[in-house]
Amino acid sequence: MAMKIERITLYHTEMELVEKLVTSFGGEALRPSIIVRIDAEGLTSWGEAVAHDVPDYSGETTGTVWHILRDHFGPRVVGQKIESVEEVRALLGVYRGNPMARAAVEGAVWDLLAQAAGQPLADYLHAGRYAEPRRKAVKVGVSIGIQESIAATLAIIEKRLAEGYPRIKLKIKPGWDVQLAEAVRARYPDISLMLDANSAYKLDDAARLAELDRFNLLMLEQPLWEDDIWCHSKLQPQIKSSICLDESIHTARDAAFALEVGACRIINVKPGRVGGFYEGRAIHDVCLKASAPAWVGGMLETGIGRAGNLAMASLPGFTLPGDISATSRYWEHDITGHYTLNTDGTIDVPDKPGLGAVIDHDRLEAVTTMRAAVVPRSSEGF
Ligand code: OSB
Ligand code: MG
Repeated sequence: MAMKIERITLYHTEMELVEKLVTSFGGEALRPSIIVRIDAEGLTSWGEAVAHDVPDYSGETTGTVWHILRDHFGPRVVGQKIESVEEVRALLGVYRGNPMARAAVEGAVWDLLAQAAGQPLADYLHAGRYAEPRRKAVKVGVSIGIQESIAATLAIIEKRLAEGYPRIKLKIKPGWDVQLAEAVRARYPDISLMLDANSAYKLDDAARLAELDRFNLLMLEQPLWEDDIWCHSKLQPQIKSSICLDESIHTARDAAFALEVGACRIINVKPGRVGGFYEGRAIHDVCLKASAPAWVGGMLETGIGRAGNLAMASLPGFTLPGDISATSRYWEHDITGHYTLNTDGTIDVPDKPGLGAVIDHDRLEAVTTMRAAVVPRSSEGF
């Protein structure tokens, strides 16, 4: 059924993280988010842009996302009748870049169309494309930022293990790497452990990174430049740890290239980074075909983004635990219903039609610092 996109509303929200996530590029406790709401044919649907307020993880920011959604992507989509995700992709296909803004509006359309079809987003994404069914609950892990000391890091790991997280990811940077891993492995020889450098190293650091080989890492995430695949293909043969690419992968073509040249063995898929669920699924398909393990990353999302990440992670090729933690790791009071960790280290995939995020409208109002209605363009402008 064609759905007329009657209204698009943008919300700029701000919430304090329960625990900030300091990476090699920094990290603050105050987390702004841009939320997209679509109203169409009596249904309401939601999307989230994962940009930070500063251009650190990527070049996009909450400011650029706001501008692109309000002035370009939003006006292009509002008022249109849409029957498939391909149609919204074609509408936005005339524009370049801005994957985080794109993912937010495309995500709200996915939610809308899955609701109209009466299917949970997870089923709508699966769509009978795979021999294996989708998961009802997904294995998850937790991401721990750079701390003041190794002792503080060990204390947080202890807490997270007690909470039931079956996989620990630690952020590293030069000088906060080998010693840290040494101490963690001394205390916890057997836990599933991985490290994420967020591009803090150079190819010349290969020998230093090879020192991490002895810690039996599940993977080493994004050691080199965020815009690089080639140098990672030079690094991978020099270390035993499997490289996982996060920042470097934007498209299914990037994924195919990276796997073909041996730049990584594992890929982190964040729907918000790659322009949405469609491209995320295409990257998943590349990994599945290449028998390369993949997993769904996180960007400290609200419950809206997390619902989508859970749906994405339910696809059969996402075989490794996602960076999708329980609400309590992020927010005291989210703008949606809360997600909890099951005793087997999984989180349930939402099973209501669409995204399945239950919006707490009072909370959304309370944390909204700016709002805008998307106004249709009087002319196309090109
Ligand atoms: O590199 O995976 C990353 C959060 C913000 C920016 C980059 C990253 C992360 C995480 C968070 O590691 C994972 C989560 O949302 O729990
Ligand atoms: Mg990462």
